[in-house]
Amino acid sequence: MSAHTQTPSDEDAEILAFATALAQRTGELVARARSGQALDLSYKQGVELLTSADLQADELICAAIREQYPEHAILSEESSPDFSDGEKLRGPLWIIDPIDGTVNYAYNQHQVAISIAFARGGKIRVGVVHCPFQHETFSAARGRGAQLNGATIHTSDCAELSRALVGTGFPYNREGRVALLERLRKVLYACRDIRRIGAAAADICWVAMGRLDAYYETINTWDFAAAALIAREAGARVGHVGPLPDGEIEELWGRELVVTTAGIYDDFMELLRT
Ligand code: LIP
Repeated sequence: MSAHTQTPSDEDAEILAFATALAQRTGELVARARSGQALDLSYKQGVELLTSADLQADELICAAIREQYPEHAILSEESSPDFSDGEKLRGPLWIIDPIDGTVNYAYNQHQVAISIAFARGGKIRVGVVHCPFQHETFSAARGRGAQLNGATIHTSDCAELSRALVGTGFPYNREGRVALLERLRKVLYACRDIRRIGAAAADICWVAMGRLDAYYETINTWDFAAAALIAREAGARVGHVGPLPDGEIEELWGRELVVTTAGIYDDFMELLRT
């Protein structure tokens, strides 16, 4: 069926299958790279860790997309992080984080995710987050619910802040962390506890299936695009502490992102805004 006769849901279903297989294939590469040769490590802007596996995974994903969907644009953390082309951001767009949780990956930890999202018209249509060391694949197509390894998932029913387990994270830039301490103090005082998992895509998918009740952080589009769709489809609410700047696309905007169960969203937003 040509792309011109496909309904949105037909295209979504085809892309979901393609992205799921690609994320899992990339997970095999990432796992082999860590168990095989020593990883080459370098730093972006002197602070952000990058491994040779990040680049290999990025190359695999982008080459597969270019072959299958040559007319689509790609926004990828490692090879095409350019946000300047508004037309590109509103067309058929793939949003890739080849390894989310790079520091965890380099430290031989398991909280690592391959995140692949597809958007059209500034709306995320398909999201896949594959965690190779936990053998977990989270996925969603817009309007069709969210799954973990094919089984439907839903957020917890947490409706009280004092019972909320909250995920968060901190920027590589150490100066940027100080400004977050007061907010962290308020969350620790008002909520059950926090968890610092180190991979936003996993944090957000954990909200989608009840391992966490809330998450907040400022992160890049590629860190959350797929997981935020999965969370919304699992019944979570997704928003931002601050206003959306003019001209920005809400579903691609990661500044002060908030993802929570429906029951605590308003109270959690008030906590972060005061
Ligand atoms: C990471 C995020 C995490 C954040 C880290 C880092 P990366 O992404 O997933 O939530 O706290 O600082 O940004 O760099 O591993 O792709």
